[in-house]
Amino acid sequence: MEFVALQVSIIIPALNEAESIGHVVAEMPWHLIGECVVVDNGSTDATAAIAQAAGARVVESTRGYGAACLAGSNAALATSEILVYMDGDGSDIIADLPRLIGPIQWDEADFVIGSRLRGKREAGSMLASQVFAGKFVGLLLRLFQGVTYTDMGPFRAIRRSSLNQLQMAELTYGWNLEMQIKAAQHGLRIVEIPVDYRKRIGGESKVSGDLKASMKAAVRILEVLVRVGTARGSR
Ligand SMILES: Nc1nc2c(ncn2[C@@H]2O[C@H](COP(=O)(O)OP(=O)(O)O)[C@@H](O)[C@H]2O)c(=O)[nH]1
Ligand SMILES: [Mg+2]
Repeated sequence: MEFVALQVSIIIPALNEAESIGHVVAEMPWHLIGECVVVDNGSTDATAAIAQAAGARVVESTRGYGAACLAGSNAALATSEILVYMDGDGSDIIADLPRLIGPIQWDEADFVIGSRLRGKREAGSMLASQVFAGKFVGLLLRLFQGVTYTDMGPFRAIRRSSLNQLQMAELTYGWNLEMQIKAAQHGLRIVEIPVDYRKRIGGESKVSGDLKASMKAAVRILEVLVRVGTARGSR
């Protein structure tokens, strides 16, 4: 296999992350990436301005985690062939980026997902329910899709042409799982790597820290599991 230095766009959905987004963007390894796109959808704080000042390109989207990821994917430079997603709260560790994009650049994978379950987690960075959900969903997908995942983590890289094949449609918290299921259904070459994870730098969690939001996310994830997981002829 031959290494090809495909251009990378980093895509960060961010909703009211003024306390952390500046640090996240400032840590970007610019020599490895073509750009960093921060997708804001109606933050009421200074997220957009801080991200831009730190060197990101800021785009807008309609509400929703998936909507933001999709808008960022569509806005990415036409020359970028690898799209990388990560959170804007400082939980994902950018030092893991080379290991995340490497398998795609070596043409060994189309989709590389970072598993926090297999990496080192700072105490308190993940709820027990999130750990359980990742394992549970992983078990179901192993049984029904024949693919092994241990997490639904946000830090992931996908070949752009592969993403286009998947025709992503989940505009809220189902986005991550939809990508994982469809990647298996479309026969993408999938690699899971350990990534480390830490507590958010500041600000508040929009999902796991909020009971109502985490219930909504859980329901959405179950819906995606049933609907996307049982879809036929989706190739
Ligand atoms: N654009 C956008 N980003 C969101 C939305 N909800 C959450 N995020 C971002 O998605 C990432 C993950 O959210 P977070 O609150 O940290 O979730 P948790 O880590 O599961 O508790 C963060 O960067 C948030 O700012 C949303 O509705 N729109
Ligand atoms: Mg978070």
